[in-house]
This record gives sequence, structure tokens and C-alpha cells, in this order.
Amino acid sequence: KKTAAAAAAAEPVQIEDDRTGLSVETLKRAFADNLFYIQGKNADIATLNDYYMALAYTVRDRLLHRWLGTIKAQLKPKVKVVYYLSAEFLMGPHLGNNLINLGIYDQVRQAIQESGLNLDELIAQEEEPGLGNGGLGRLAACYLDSLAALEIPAIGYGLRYEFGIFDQEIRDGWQVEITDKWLRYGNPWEIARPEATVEVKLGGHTEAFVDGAGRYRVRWIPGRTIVGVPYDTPVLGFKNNTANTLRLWKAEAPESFDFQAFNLGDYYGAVNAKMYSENISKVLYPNDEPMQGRELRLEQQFFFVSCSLQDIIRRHLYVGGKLENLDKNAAIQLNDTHPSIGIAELMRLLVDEHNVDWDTAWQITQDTFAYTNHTLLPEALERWPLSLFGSLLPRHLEIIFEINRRFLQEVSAKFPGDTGRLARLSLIQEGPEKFVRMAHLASAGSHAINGVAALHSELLKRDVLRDFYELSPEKFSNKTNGVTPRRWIMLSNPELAFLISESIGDGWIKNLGELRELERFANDKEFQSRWRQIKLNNKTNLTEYIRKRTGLVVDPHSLFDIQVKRIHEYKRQHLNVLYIITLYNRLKQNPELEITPRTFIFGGKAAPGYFMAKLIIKLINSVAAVVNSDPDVRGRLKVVFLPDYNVTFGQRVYPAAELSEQISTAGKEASGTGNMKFSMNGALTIGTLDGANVEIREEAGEENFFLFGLTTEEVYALKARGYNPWDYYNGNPALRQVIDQLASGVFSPGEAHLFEPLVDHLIHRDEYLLLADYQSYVECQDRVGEAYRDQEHWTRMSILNSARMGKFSSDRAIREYCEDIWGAVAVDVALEEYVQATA
Ligand code: 9GP
Repeated sequence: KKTAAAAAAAEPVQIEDDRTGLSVETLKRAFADNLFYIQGKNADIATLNDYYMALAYTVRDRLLHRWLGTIKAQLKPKVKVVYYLSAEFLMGPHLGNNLINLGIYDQVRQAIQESGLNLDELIAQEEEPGLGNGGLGRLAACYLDSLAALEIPAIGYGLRYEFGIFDQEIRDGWQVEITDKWLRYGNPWEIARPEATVEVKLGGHTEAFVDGAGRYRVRWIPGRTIVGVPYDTPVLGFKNNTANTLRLWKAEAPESFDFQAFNLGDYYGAVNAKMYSENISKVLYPNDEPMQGRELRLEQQFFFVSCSLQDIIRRHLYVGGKLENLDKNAAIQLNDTHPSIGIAELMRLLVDEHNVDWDTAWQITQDTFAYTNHTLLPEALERWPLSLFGSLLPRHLEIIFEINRRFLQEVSAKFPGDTGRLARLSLIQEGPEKFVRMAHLASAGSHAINGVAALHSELLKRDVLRDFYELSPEKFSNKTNGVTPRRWIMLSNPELAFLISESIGDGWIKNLGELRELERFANDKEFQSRWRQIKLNNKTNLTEYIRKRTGLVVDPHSLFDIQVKRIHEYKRQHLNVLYIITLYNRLKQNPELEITPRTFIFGGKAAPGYFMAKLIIKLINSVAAVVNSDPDVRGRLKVVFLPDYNVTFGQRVYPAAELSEQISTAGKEASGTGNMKFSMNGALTIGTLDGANVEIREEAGEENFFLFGLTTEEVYALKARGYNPWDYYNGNPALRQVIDQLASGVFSPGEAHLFEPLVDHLIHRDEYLLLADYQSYVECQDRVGEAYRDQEHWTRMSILNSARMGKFSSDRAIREYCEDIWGAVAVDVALEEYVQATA
């Protein structure tokens, strides 16, 4: 406790000190001090990474006033906090983004330059925390950015994977996975908080007992216990005082060294428990859509959810909250089903540990949780074998049975005699092997359920969650995804950001709708030529990067046609390849043919166990090898597969794109967010009516969008009629030629059968309707080529695309979540003053 005298003596420090000052001189000195005192290096021996670390600490010092101020402002009785539970957060590199959000980019650039270094090189030094697979994890990161920008109290909860998504190398055209060691050189952005460690139980069995008040209770006797240690990373709002927290849990053993075992001579036994426990946060599962019923994955999910819920309850009680009012202080969002075990865990914590009666606990749970669904693919809907579930979480299985019993009673009351409906809605899937259906648990236990684009939300109601919709239509809404313009325009495309701000002011950064004002420049010749010049500069930069990474020389004046995203059959990278081969064939047949020179650029990782996706990578590289070395098509056609697509690389790619490939089978892509980043940066889209493409086209104007392919309705109808890909193969000579070439090894010299599995699949099953959409795609691509020749018109379309993407800011999405689902409002933050510590 502070004495009165000590408190009186504690004076806020006012001078521009090394840790807060923003003048170039002070920044330089702080940077040099950190190199010496934190990195323990001087300029003679410092590596680029030492300089990066020294700068990162310099920046971190400058955000602590916000961070501590935010924690203080938000840990108050009446404040409602959004808790975003997500197994993935794909934050991207922090340094550049923090400079932007702190508003100190220019001073720091100068300070670094005057120190004889280059800021871009230091920024490039940062190893990005790849704690996610793709869209879902990146969405979580954009949402944290917007929550902070809007000053909404929020904590992101997830796992601190020691190894994130693997690094991808391409060897002989194949993907090779390399362990991602992002923590190798330390992580200057996180602060461990071991004092806030929590315990998590696993396995074992349950016991019934009667408590002192004569109540029937159950206790869980776990088979083992692990502890979760929180690591906190600040998430800054854009030029405001808010710095929310991303809290990631690391799994550890309660005792990391067993002396009993060691004394008995069993050294490995002595460290075994530690290894076993730490496994839980060891590695991110590298699957995007398809789920794998692995025990470790369920352990991961339960581990981070249990840690987070205990933390949430602790915070709630700390500010004097009553458990009955948890929903007044907490809105917990389930980012997909991965954290949905939280429904059962909150019930257990309330009923078993806090002695709340079942009905009250269920009310609290439903009022507090909300669930976002991110996929329509049936194989990606998580379910766990009952046996596995019961052995790992015996108490939760009992709780789920009880939830289900009561839930099905409600269903029966509403739909008497409808046994089919009961079976469809049940949280347990019956059959020779029984499963717990996690989407059902999430839907039953939440007060709100949303999809991530208008079409997706409709399809959820009509299809995947139809019975839940019929049961509780009021729970359902749509929240179209969005992305943050701070990272995806300002940081990625500084020249464009500058031009926009110069033309319409900088209000767009916080209010992306203001981009509309760019419309009046769409026909302005001078503006158009600056717009084009910036695109050309970005393309030239990418060209340089491509040369470094792959050795390929590409022409920055060719049309940059880009498809970057996870590799998946439903995303149809191979449809893109079919068109490339079609073009190639045309050029071979008619060497004089005039076409718009194009560079096709691909990037994306395949799940290591997904054979077809890996074969598609090999296909792209094989076609690239043939096309790029053929003198007949030189100067007109290039194909590039850029290895190791990640956030950092995305920041280079989106600004350089002219055509954005969004060509999934209609009804399969829930939303997409890359599609938004491309359009914001002035790329035109070639796409199907799928996911958020539908809304992008609505906003951009149909005349500024290249549409092709079957609609969702047509896909359903075609499949219902009985789809036969053979008909398309037989009826289309150009298509047949392409398929035959693939089948006969034209693109796999010496390995004629290499692509047989792909070809077989296409002509016999073609689940994703490539052959049905081929002709329409080819015609559309030809229109693109034509349109590109009229550069003025193209530029006009490009400007209009950027101008009309205001809707796709994650700020808009977060506002909608706040208003419709979370009931969260902004909280003012005062900077925490640094007060000299006294005992
Ligand atoms: O596949 C969806 C993607 O369309 C969406 O944009 C993203 C964010 O909502 O989520 C993806 N889903 C998953 O990664 C797993 O369901």
C-alpha cells in the first residue's frame, strides 16, 4: 500500500524522456539506447535484426501509456467488453502498423534514416506471427484493429502457437512445408503475465455428491492438469488512446521438472510431463476448411477456451459484477465453431464451480454468447466422436447431454411429433459412431448467429442451419465481412493513400465511405494518369520481388492477373489454369495472334494432407515451366507461382493487382476478404456470384465487374438434374484439347500420368463444376483482355472500384456487430501517466 507521503511525492513525469518523446532527436537516442541496453549490441556488431528489435522496443515504449490507460478505463463495473474467441489470429507484422496507428511514421522514418539505416529494411526484418491459416484468422485481426479504432473495449483470446502456419517452399514444383519458427529471435510485442496463469483440467472422470446444502452436485476428477500462461500484445486504435489486448495462452505443465523421477534416474520421465503439456500450444493445425478429428485439436480448443472463460469471470468478479449479470459486462463472440466448447465450459464453471442453478446458468450462457459461421462446406463443420470427447471432457459430455435433453424438449413442444426434426437438430449425431455436433452446440447456446456475407447468411438459413432458423429465426442476421483500410490501403499502398488524401482529405481512413468522393476524379485525365503511375510503381516493385524470389523476369506493363488465397478445389485455381492453357494453345496455333500481354500470378498454401490441392500447386508450376520457356509466347504470357503467401506478401500483392480472381463455385465461398482488399486497391474483379463478390459487384456497379459462371440456384438445379461433366468435355473442342493435354503429359514431360487424378476427377465427378463454368469463364477472360486495351476506360473502372468499397471496411462490420449483437459502446481512454514507483 502507498503511504500518503509517497502518494504525494509521486509526480507525473512531464519532460520528453527517452521512452515517450517523439522528436526525431529523442527517437534516435532511444533507438540507440535500446540497441545498447536491451539488445546488448553496439553498431560494430549489430545485425539488422538487432536494429529491428531496438526500434520495436522504441515503439513499444511509446504505446504503453495507451495500453495501461485502456486497461484501467475498461476494467470498470459498467463497461461492457467484447471477448473475441478465435483459434486463429493472423495479425501480420506489427511494426509498420503500429507506426501508422501511433501516427509517428514520418518521424521514425527520419530518425532511422539519420541513424544511417533504412526503415523499410527494418520493417521487412519482422517475422510475421502466422497464427492462422487464412481468411478466418485474418478477419479476426482486422476486427481487433477496428474495435480499437472505434474505442470499443475488447480482448481477443486465442492460442500462442509456438509454431504457426508452415513456411512454404517450392521444390521441383511441389509444395514443401518448413516449420515456422516465428519466436526464434524473440517477440518484442508481447508481455508475459505469469501472475494471471490459470489451470485447465483434462480427462479423468466425474463423481456425484451431495453438498452441504443438500444439493445434488457433480465434481470432475481430472486425469491431468495443465496451466495456461497469458501473453499479451497491444492492439492500437488509429490515432486514438485505445490499445486493446490480444491475450494468447501458452500451455505449460504445473511442474516442469519432476524431481522424484529424476532422483530415481529417470531423466526423460522428469521432463515428460512438461513436454506433454506444452504440446497443446505447440503448433497450429494447418487446415483451412476441412476439419480433422484429432484429439490434440480438441485439447487446443478446450484449453484456450477454458483459460479465457476463467479470465472473463475473474475480470467480471474483480469489478464487483454478479454472475447473473455476466451478459451486461461481457459479449463473447465465437469465431466459428472452434471455440464453441465454451458453451459447455461456461455452464460447467457456473453450475459446478460457482454453484449457479442450471436455468440461470443457461440464461447467462445464451445471453452472453454469439456465434459466427464461416463455412458452408459440410466437411468443414466440426463434429467430435463421442468416445474421444467423453474421454477428454467427461463432464462436458454430461453437460451437453443435459443441454440436449432440455433443448429437444423445447423442439418437441414447438413441433410436436416431428421426430425427423428432432434428429436433425440434436446436438448428437446418431449412427454406428456417434458425434457431438459443434455447430449445433454453438447455435443452441448463443443468442445470435450470423453468416459473413449476404448470400452466405441466406444459404445458412436455407441449408446448413435451416432447422435452427425455423426454430429461432430471431437469432439470425448477416454481418458482411470487412477489412481494415489502415493495413490494407495506408500501410500496403502508401502512394495511393497519399493521392487519395491529397484529393479528398484523409477522413476516409476512419470513414471509408468517404472514398465515394473519388468518383468525381474518375474521368479526370490528370488524376487517371497519376492513378496509373502508382499502379505501375506497385507492379514494378512486385516484379522486383518476383525476380528475387523466383528468378523470373516479368514485364510490369503486362496485365497483372492475380489469384492469391488458400489452394482448394472449391476456389478453383485449376479453372484459372485451364484458361492459361487455352490461351497458350491459341498462341501456339496462331503465333501472330494479338493478345493483351498477361502475367498470371498465383500464391497460396495447401493443407499438407490435401493431396488434390498440392497437385494443383504442382500443376501451376508445371504449366508455368512450359509456358515461360516457350519462345513462341514470349512477351505475351507469363505464369508465376510465388511461394509462401502470407500477410506480408499480401501487402505487396494487392496494390500491384489489376485483375482479381474470385472464381469459386457459386455457393461455396462464405465471403472472401481478399476480394475486398483487391478492389480497394483498384483491381477489377473477375468473379462468380459467390460470397461477398455479390455485394462487391453491387457496390462497384455491374459495368465495373467481370461476371461469369453459374449462380447458386443454377448450381443446385444442375446438380439436381444430374450433372455430367462428360457432356461439356465432348461438346467443347478447346476444353477437350486442354484436358487431353493434361491427361497425356504435355505439361508433365516424363511423367505422363502425373495429373491423371485431377483429370479423372474433372471428367468423372467435377464436384466444383469447372467444366460447366469453363466456357463462360473463357469468354469473360477474353472480355477482360479486350477491356485492358482501353487504358483510360480501365483506369476509370479501377478508380470507381476503389471509390465504392467503403462498405467493406471492417469498421462498418464492427459497428454492426456492436449495435445488433454485442450492445457494446465506445469508452474514452485517458493516457496512463507514468508515476515513479514507490513502495
Ligand atoms: O472460407 C471462409 C471465407 O470465405 C471467409 O472470408 C473467412 C472469414 O469469414 O472464413 C473462411 N472460413 C474458414 O476459414 C473456416 O471456416
